Amino acid sequence: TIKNPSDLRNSSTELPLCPLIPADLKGPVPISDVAHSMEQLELLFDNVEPGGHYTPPNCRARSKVALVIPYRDRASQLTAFLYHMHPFLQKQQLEYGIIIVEQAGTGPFNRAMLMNIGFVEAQKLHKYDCFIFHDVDLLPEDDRNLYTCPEQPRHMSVAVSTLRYRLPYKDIFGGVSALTLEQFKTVNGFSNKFWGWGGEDDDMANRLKYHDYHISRYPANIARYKMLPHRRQPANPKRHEFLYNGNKRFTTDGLNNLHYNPKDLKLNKLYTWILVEISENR
Ligand code: UD2
Ligand code: MN
Repeated sequence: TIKNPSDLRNSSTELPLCPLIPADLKGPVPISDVAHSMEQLELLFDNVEPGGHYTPPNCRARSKVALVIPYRDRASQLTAFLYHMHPFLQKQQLEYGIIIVEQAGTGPFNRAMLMNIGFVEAQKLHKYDCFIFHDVDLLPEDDRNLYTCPEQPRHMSVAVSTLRYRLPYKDIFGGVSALTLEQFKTVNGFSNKFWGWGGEDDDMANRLKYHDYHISRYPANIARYKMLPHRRQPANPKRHEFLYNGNKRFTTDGLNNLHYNPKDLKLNKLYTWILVEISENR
C-alpha cells in the first residue's frame, strides 16, 4: 500500500538512535592549560542550551546524563572544567546537563550532601536517568571513557595524575563515579554526615556492597584523569568512626533525611548553578 504522506513526514523527522559507541572518538585528548574567562567560554559554546544542557542535533541520545559537581571557591577550576567537558561530552553524543551545587558560607565542606542535593534538584529540571558525580578538578584524558551508566555502578577516575595514575586501593569510589537513578535511590544516596575531607566516598562503596552491587571500571589506560592543583582541605577527624559504624545508618541517613536551604538557582549559559545552605545541627 501507498504510505499516507503524513506518515512519511513523521518517520523522516524521527531521529535515529545515537550509535552505542560514538563514531569519531580519538582516544587520548589534549588538556589545555590556557585560562579562559566565563565570558569567553560562553561565546565559544553557543550550541549549549541554558543551564548547560545539551541534546545531540543528529540523533536521539541513549540516555540522559546529569553531571553533578560539588563546589565552593574553585573559580579557575570551574572554567577549565567547562572548557574541557562540553566538547568532550558532545563528542560522545550524549544528552547531558552540568549541575554545579555550591555550598554557601565557610563551614566545613560536605561533598556528599551537595551531591545528594544535586541528584534531587537535577530531576526537577530534566528526566535524567544517569548521574555522574564529579570533582571539579578532574579532567578526563581519553574520550573512550564513556560518560554513561552501565549495569553496575562505575568508578570512573581509575588513574589520576596526582595518584601516579594508579588505583590507590581496590574499593575507592571517590573522584568521578556513575550511578543510575535506580541504583542511587536503592542505596539511599550518600551519607549526609561527612563534614570536611574524606570518608564519604568509602561509605558509598560500603552502601553499594551492602546492596550487592559491585564496582565496575574501565581499564586504567582509558579511565585516566588529570587533577588540577589545589590546596589540601582539612581532613575530618571523625571520618574513620563514621565509616566504621556507617552501616547502622544506611537506611536512615541519605536521601531520606536530606535537609537543605535552597538559596539560589540560575540557569547560566554553561551550567546550572544551585547555591545551598546546609548545616550539621538539625
Ligand atoms: C579526594 C577524592 C574526592 C573526595 C575527597 C574526600 C579522588 C580522585 N578524589 O579528593 O572525590 O572523595 O578526596 O572528600 O579520589 N571542593 C570544592 N571546594 C572546596 C573543597 C572541595 O569545590 O573547598 C569540591 C571539588 O569538586 C573538589 C572535590 O570537592 O574537586 C573534592 O575535594 P578535594 O579536591 O579537595 O579533595 P581530593 O583531591 O583529596
Ligand atoms: Mn582534588
